[in-house]
Amino acid sequence: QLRRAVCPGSFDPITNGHLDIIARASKLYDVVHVAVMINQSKKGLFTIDERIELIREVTAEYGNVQVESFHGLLVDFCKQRDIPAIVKGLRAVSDFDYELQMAQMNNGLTGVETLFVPTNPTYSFLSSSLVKEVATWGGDVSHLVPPVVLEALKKRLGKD
Ligand code: COD
Repeated sequence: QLRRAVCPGSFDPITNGHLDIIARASKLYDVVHVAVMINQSKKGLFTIDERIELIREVTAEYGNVQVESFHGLLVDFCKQRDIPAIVKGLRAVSDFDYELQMAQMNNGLTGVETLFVPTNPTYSFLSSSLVKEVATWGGDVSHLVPPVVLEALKKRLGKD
């Protein structure tokens, strides 16, 4: 039986921090599912389809990453696909409180486990929202996102 895990998130857009976690998970598991979770109360910079396409492009080289969106609870995504493990990156203690709450809630709901991977220190300050804010005002984010994401940001923000 294939060993599966999921890396969930909003990925609006995917950053080098996300990618580092996905790459490391792809070495530990046979199949890594990347789940773009749909949150209707948050309007994103990129549509769900655009986010999926960007993630597919930058994860293609790993060979064992599957990307899809999901509307609903993460535990249901896992149950439907027989995924026993959620892999999350932990950036700092500020992430810990909320991540622990979600991990405990998810485990209580279906027994799914959450594994935390310590962020590469290069990316410990990095989030999609900071990338968007800096890029909006013309700041350089080329070291924080993959090249295709940089291009997509420039296009969307009209800086091209
Ligand atoms: N370095 C390492 N890891 C990072 C970095 C970084 N710089 N940035 C982000 N990550 C990792 C973290 O593990 C983070 O959790 C994940 O990537 C996703 O990040 P985002 O910002 O794209 O996504 P969030 O924080 O909006 O994702 C929250 C979820 C969508 C995972 C969560 O809300 C969820 O599971 N929703 C589904 C509904 C549900 O089941 N709710 C009940 C939860 S108990």
